[in-house]
Amino acid sequence: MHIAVDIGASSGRLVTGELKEGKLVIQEIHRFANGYQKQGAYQCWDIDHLEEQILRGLQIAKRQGIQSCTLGIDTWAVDYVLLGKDGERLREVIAYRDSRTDDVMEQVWKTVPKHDIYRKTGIQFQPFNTIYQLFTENEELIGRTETVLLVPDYLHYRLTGKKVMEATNASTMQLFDPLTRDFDEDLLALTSFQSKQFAPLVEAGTVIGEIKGTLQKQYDLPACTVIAVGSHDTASAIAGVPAAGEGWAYLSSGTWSLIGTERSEPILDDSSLDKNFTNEWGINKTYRYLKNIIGMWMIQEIRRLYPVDYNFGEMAEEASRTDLKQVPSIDLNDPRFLKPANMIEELQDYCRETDQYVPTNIGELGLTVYHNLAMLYSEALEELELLTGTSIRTLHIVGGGSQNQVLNQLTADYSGLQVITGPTEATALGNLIVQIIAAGELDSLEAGRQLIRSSFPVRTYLPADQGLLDKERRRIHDSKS
Ligand code: ADP
Ligand code: LRH
Repeated sequence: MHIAVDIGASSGRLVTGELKEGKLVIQEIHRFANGYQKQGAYQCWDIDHLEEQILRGLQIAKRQGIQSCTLGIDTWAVDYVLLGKDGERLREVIAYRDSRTDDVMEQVWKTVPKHDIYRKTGIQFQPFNTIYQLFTENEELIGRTETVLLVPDYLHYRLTGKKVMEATNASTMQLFDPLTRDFDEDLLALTSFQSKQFAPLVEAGTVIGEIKGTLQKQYDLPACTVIAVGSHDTASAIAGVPAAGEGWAYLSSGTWSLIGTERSEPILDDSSLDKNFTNEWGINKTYRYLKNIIGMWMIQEIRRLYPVDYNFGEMAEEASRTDLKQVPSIDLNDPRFLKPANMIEELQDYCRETDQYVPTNIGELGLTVYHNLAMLYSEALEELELLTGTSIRTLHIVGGGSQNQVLNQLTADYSGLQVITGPTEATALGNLIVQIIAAGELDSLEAGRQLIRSSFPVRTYLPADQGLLDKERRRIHDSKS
């Protein structure tokens, strides 16, 4: 038996998986909410709660009769834990949307120019990349730090007592050279941390160790062999895309929309930098050449703030019943939408400032976001084709957001591509596939994707007859340029 722990910015789950009669059979055994909250001066994740939920999920597994398993953990990227000499956490885990890094990128670029950082790492510029977060740490705390562990590696450490730095997530620190797979010493020096303060780099598929006997006894857990999977959730999500052959792109649709292709080499040139595409490390030393788009975060925030309670499905239904004569054109990439105090007001202010219709009810707000997201997806796909010199015929959408039929159809319409959606739990599946390969039950990622294809249904969306949408697309495009 194999168990995936998949924790995104909005929720976490434990999913069991096993091969039965040539199919991958999964069961979600535990789900819990995630989010960050102000603690003292910073917005922080409740890491102890996440650890407790993993233990709780494993207890449930044991009660269901699972005596032994392999276990893989993936979470969102970039955030980290500082461990002291006694192996204890020195501080809470600050969330990447905290404002402490707001102006840090510009400060860092004064010492190492932006172009050089991109050439050295191939990683996109996001104010919250680990490098900028580490740059804000004070000397005294740095001096007391024995080890810096990214979030999933900290959870691995809590379960096994072993410290590693799993490669797919490590790449999001923007501190590694993608070709040597080693720290770039100039960039590391900027942060004032030393390489000895990081654990050894391990590739996805490496066995980390057994869950501690004390934990197993105390909580009555199955015997678990912890395996480093693609511990960056996006790495696991892409491993779980049910694609084959050439000509496909993916969209991992959750709190963030991650849209891109899988490549065997990074692209480190200026055009790639200008479009802020990233070369994150994937399973088997592949590169995830992708772009971060604000994603369902906007929908999550609108839902949280809207005075009437709607679930995500109902929000999409309301949008499908809404007719907006002129969909407001919004630059969703504007940093003002990264962490506004009130997303609904921010969106409405933007419309007022740009003399556009101001959406008010839940249907209008949702539809406005969906149209603009689909438009951005289509722009990113065009950029991808240009930057990679390949042509894309199919877009695979996975993750929680792939359940949004309105957005899926708009994405097909704006991009003119065939859109294949599902599975929703691709991240957990990609996590499981790496465990299954490590356990010797499957021999390659391709075989894993084939297994996912044959085990789970997908849904296909074809672009509608253009006409109207072409007009809308041109209008939104023109008003942006
Ligand atoms: P993360 O891993 O970043 O926490 P998920 O992959 O779990 O994110 O996706 C969460 C998103 O999925 C929600 O923000 C929501 O927009 C979307 N979603 C979840 N359920 C539905 C649904 N029934 N219909 C439409 N969208 C949904
Ligand atoms: C998605 C994700 C994404 C990162 C962001 C911090 O959950 O890991 O790939 O850019 O969170």
